[in-house]
Amino acid sequence: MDDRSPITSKSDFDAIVVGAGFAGMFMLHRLRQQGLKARVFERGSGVGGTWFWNRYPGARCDTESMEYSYQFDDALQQEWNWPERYSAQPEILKYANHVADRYDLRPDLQFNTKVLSATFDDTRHLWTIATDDGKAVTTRYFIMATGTLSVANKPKFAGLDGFKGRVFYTSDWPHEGVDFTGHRVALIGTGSSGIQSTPHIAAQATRLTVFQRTPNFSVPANNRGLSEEERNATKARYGELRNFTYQQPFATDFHMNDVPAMSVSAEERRRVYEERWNQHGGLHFMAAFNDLMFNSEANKTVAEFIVEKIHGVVKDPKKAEILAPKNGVVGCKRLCSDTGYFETFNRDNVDLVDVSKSPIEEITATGIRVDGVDYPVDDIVFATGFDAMTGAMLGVDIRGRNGESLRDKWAAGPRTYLGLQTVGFPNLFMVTGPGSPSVLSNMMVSIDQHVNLISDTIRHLESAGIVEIEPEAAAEDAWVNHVNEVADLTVYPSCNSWYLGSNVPGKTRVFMPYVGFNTYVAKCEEVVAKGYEGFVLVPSGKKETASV
Ligand code: N01
Repeated sequence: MDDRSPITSKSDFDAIVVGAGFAGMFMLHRLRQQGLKARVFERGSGVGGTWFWNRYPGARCDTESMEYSYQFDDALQQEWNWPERYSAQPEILKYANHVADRYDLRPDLQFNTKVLSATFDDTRHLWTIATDDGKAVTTRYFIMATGTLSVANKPKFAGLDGFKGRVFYTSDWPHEGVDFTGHRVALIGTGSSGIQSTPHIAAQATRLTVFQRTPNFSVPANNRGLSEEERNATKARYGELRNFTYQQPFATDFHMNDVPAMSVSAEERRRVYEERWNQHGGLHFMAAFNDLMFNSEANKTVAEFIVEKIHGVVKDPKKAEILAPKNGVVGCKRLCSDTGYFETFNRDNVDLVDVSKSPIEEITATGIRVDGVDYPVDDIVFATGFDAMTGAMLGVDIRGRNGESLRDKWAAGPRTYLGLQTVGFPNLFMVTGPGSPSVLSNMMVSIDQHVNLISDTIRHLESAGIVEIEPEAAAEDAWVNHVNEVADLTVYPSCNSWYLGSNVPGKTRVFMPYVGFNTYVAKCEEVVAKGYEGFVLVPSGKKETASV
């Protein structure tokens, strides 16, 4: 219950938001601007979400900082000075804290509080939110701003409990940092987190042994400091840049070369790839041609190029062979962007163990056993990823109309309309939920679009006297099909990735994000223009509609 203001006659709060990352903070700001009484529950002790938890060495964003930032207030984007093209985790966390202070958000942020359950009351149109401090509050709107990569995937390795050394997860890194000096370290996992942390751990540890299950594609980030001149040039055209990114499929300016790869000669392809590799760097690489994510043949040309680069960098041919993906599809698993990752395997203190054919057998008291061979280590770093997109939603016991459990409803994969709402759970909104572009876009732009959409929707409900909103079943069914149809036009479904949930043992394999931010925005605008087409809106005083 809110102890700062009297309880309203209907509910303790107008809105409860879960998560004080970039989505939750902006959501709170918007709700307050509308005069609503809102509270944010956050399990961590501070703001920043993913940037609060993922403090591993080398953590940095692979979307350019001038774009990976809020756009709701021009004064904020004019006054903040990003130091690097791709800023590191401490700088991004500093920015999150700056925003919390600048907009005086903290009085409505409740830290160290985990939401356990949320239950909808059909008759009062209210949600009851129970937290791990033993309290419960009621609210009219319940908004999950829990992020897409916020629940760790922790594989159950035999023997882990008996390991006598130190164990770390990149997704929950000790705030005081970790000193690996004089230690033999094992790193398990070679996704973005493993690839970013490898060079840093190797530089400090006596020995680093990387256990790789699937070789990954990674391109040089070409990170660098930003000069004041560069920053000012971007600031001078911020409005134009933000408008442009809203019209892009990935909500970022990748400098797309709008030409199909197979329409040019092999020499021209190489020239463009070399230019992207050496000059642009980062995820811009995949915009070298416009069909790399749609045409397997085109994708193969870029895969061959990266494999050749890996063999060129890594001096030990055995290591190079293990590191180079075979028959891999670039971007199918999310492309990584690195600083000196492959070069790190040229260090004498770095080993590589291929666990693709013989998985990690056991973790012993003193190390890791693979195929009967013991690798003695002092520390193990798990960079094994996340229960992406649904993990945090299903971490809360959410019960909708007639007590229906969200966990049951989504057992065979998430079902949403626009990644915003799900049938049977009125007035529950998801920021960048499954079925929205989310992880296939610049998250800050997707957050901007979703938070504005949710707050505009709430404003409409308030002014029209609507007490409930939820999707029509037909609209949800059609949207789920559409998300998959669009994904099937791309190379995304052709491998095992966290986009499909296939990284988590037992999770149903369903493609979760929506491909195409710009088309998604147009769809949302159309839905709103047609009076929330595909949603059921229940006016005050009316009983439940049979159509829901
Ligand atoms: O996680 P991942 P991540 N035995 O799932 C391996 C974002 N992010 O934290 O591929 C052995 O990509 C697993 O192997 P496999 C970004 O969106 C962004 O690195 O499943 N290995 C894989 O190699 C990113 O994509 C940034 O065969 C096991 C690794 O663990 C997302 O977060 C930085 C295993 C997990 O890789 C997730 O990245 C960091 C097992 N039992 C993260 N289980 C930037 O902005 C799993 N693995 C730069």
